[in-house]
Amino acid sequence: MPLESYQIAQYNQQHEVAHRRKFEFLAEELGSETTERILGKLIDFQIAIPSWALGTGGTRFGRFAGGGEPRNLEEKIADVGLLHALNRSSGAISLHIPWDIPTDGEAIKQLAASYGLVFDAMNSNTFQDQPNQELSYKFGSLQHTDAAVRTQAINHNIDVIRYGEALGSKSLTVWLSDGSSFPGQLNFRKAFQRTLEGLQEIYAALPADWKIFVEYKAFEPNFYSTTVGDWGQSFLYASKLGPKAYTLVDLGHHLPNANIEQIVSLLLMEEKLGGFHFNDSKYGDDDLTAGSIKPYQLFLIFNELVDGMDTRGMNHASDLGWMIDASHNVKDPLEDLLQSVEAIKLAYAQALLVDRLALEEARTNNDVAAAQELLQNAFRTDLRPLLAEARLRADAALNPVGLYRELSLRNKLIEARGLKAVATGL
Ligand code: PSV
Ligand code: MN
Ligand code: MN
Repeated sequence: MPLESYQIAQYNQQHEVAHRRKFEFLAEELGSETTERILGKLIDFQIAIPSWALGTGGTRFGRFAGGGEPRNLEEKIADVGLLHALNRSSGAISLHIPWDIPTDGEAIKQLAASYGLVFDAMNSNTFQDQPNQELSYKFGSLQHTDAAVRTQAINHNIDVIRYGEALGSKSLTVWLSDGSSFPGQLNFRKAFQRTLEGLQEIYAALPADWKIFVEYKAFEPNFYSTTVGDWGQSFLYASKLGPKAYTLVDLGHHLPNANIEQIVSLLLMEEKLGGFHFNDSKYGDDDLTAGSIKPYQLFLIFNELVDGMDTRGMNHASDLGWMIDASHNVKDPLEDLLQSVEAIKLAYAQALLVDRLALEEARTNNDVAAAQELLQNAFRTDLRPLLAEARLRADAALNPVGLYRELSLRNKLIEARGLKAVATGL
């Protein structure tokens, strides 16, 4: 690990006076009960880092690697360990198979544990053909007209569950690129039925304490129809599958201007919301840093999450899968991920600040302006000192990106791995 705990302590000492001034001012404004309540929740809240986001992803036009990228699963785990040491909020990793095969599950599990990491949802991949793969997914996987292709895809998903079991993961995320590119190509109903049957077989292979997340996406790589194209279709699959099946919301997978917070609210009401892939977008599935384009939307989503989860007595930290799904083209992936985690936690903290009783009262009285004020006041309160205080109390860095830069950690990774080291997978 290129970062020692004494370096975090030293850095925090240097910045503590300035931090205290800001934090105490804020704590006085909020009152100690609110301050401590939010701090406790922030310390508990962990966001999983995807194993495929630790290197530069690039676009179909090119990839500009930054150097020192993790060359194997062990180094990816080390990178997540580094993030977690810096912010104490990235205590989980989500693996994509076969990009990151844990050949020796027990050893990988122990390695992760040595950094304080656990394994969040496992991700299967039937959207690419792998070398040595017998049958092609060119025309889909679970929806395919050829039963042999469907069986191959089902078996792959079951293999992924088995890898996950060895790691202590408790969920499988299935994202299918299945769909069609031109009108007439696909019988929608038959494609749905075949997909459902495949998912049923995968569902049957789930261990008793596992969940399956059905991720939807409006378009890409298919540009006419997607067989799990929106939350309605995902909800339909999840409902037909049974109590272990849930919908996964990737923020970048909607048609433009979709009201994601409303989707989240209804999925929670129906007890079918499984988890998230956080990212941000302006146009499509842009996979940008969470909160970088539409921070108010992120806050509104958390506003529904806090409200819906509290209504159901759910545990914020453990009852949903909180994961990032991002890609980095021009920024250092580790800095980008630190920024995403910070933005997600900020939106969460602001949502925790909303006066729910007053909001309900404003709604009952049809006082639209008051309802809007309540939300916007919470959103416009600068809670960054609260996030910093939560980190301080958890022995993380007051400013993770600041410390990462001060210690030139990317250069240390380049020294250890080489300038040409490019992440595998993606
Ligand atoms: C598809 O766009 C997706 O969001 C799915 O979650 C995949 O697993 C991931 O991206 C792969 O990058
Ligand atoms: Mn995703
Ligand atoms: Mn995506």
